[in-house]
Amino acid sequence: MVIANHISNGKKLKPVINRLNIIGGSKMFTKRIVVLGAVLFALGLAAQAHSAPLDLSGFSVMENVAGSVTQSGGTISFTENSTDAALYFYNDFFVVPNNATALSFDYSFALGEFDAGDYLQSNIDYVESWYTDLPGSGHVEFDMTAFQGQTIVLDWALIWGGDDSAGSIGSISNIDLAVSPVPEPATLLLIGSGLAGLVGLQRKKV
Ligand SMILES: [Ca+2]
Repeated sequence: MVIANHISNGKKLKPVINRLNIIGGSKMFTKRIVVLGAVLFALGLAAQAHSAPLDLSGFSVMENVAGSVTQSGGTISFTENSTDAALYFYNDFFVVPNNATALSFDYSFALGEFDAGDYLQSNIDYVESWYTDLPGSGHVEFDMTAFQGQTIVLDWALIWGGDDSAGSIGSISNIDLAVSPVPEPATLLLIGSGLAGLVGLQRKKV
């Protein structure tokens, strides 16, 4: 890359600008290129990756004892019972957005007095993506880029670990999906009209 080589060497930057002057026909053209670059840079900063609460409307509960899995206000609550070996909150057809980057959530988990082996987990396509068997709470985040644009099976579960007690409880909350920025049509229109304006001004001058 000839221009890249020039830019990497500060001493040779001026010849590049001079060349742009020749292409554009005036120093104003160069100035406008610099201003346009600054505007695009600012737009880039404004459009950084952001997180949004995961839409849980497509999820279902799987349990035999009603009320063992509930969801309210974005918080999933699991209460172990003596009938179900596993309690699931799941979506068999979760469509991962093309620009999804990470899935994050908070958890809390408590074992009953005689519950030794129970655990809380999250799965993607039936493969464990996270689990804990330690009482406590925390924040979890995992990479979703490998699943961009795919329809996956996504679930959280409280699993019976083989003890004789049914005293474990767990919760999952603040579930967020982070996405990389995608320029909105309105933004693209602004950039496009700005470019058209630059070209128009340049033509008037010539
Ligand atoms: Ca148990």
